[in-house]
Amino acid sequence: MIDKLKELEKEARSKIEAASDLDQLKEIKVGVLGKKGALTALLRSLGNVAPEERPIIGQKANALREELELTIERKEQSLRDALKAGQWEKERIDVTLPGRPVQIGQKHPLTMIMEEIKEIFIGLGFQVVHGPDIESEYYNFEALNIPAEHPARDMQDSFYISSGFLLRTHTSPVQIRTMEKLAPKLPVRIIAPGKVYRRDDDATHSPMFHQVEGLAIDTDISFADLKGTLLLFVREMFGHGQKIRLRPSFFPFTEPSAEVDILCIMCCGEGCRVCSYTGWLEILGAGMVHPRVLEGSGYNPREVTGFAFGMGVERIAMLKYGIGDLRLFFSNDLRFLKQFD
Ligand code: 2NL
Repeated sequence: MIDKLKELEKEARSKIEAASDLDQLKEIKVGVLGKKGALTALLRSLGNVAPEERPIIGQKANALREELELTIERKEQSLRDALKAGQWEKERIDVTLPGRPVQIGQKHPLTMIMEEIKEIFIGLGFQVVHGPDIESEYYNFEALNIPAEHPARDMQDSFYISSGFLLRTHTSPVQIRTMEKLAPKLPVRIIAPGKVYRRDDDATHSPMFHQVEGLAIDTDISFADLKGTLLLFVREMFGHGQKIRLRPSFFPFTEPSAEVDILCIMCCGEGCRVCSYTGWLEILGAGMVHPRVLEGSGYNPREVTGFAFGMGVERIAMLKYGIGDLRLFFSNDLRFLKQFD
């Protein structure tokens, strides 16, 4: 019997030692100490032992049970510790690793120019107004004194959505809408920046581009106010030594109308390839608001006058930054965009 106990102890200890996880250890514990375990079975067979030996063997068996319980408990703790250590290892973070560089975007050059233009006119007391990209023929043409048979209305030149509606070809309709809302209140001093759409697509034309238009209406607005305002704008935008030159022109919505030039950015008026040896560059169109436009929008042309102007944002940006190809604005080429950081 004593030998059997020793045998059992040896076997149990080596199994416990070899257990590699908690499930295995549990199995071993049940196999030895459980109700149907080896040691339990041995204790049950104590009846077969000579009565005088029973207390000694009983004592030894119980002592062994306690020892094995303790050994299993210690083994369990060491397995738990090992498991924990493995988890820590998995969660380990190397705080000395350098971080991945964060790619921070920046404003598109057109956005920067647009904001610059807006800020200059805000400084002159103008308010920024917005309107829909899809317009009715009324606001886009009719209200601007562009008659039904005018070539500007041609299906070939504009994106028509459905009968009577199209993508706006300029931001003037935003100003018409604002005048309608404000009339007969004075003064009106607004600029309308935004996207406009025309059916061209080549090296110098994009089907979507940007415009800023401006409008001032009051009881005594003169052509001199227009000139002064534009000269101030040009000097803020292109430098304080700048000059402007006005040439007679025609727009259906202004009378008189003018095209406005600035001194060539490249040669300052000397004459070069950029300005076709004229010394001047055209940057905007302007004029005194046509009486029919005032009347149609709720103002009395016998009581008030106004000036208006319009400029292409891409053109201004190309001149100011020396960009040769319009398509660069819309190609999303990071090598281009990163130059305006
Ligand atoms: C150009 C010329 C221009 C206007 C736009 C305008 C707006 C109203 C009434 C009268 Cl509501 N005129 N806008 C006037 C003259 C010229 O734009 O070359 N734009 C790129």
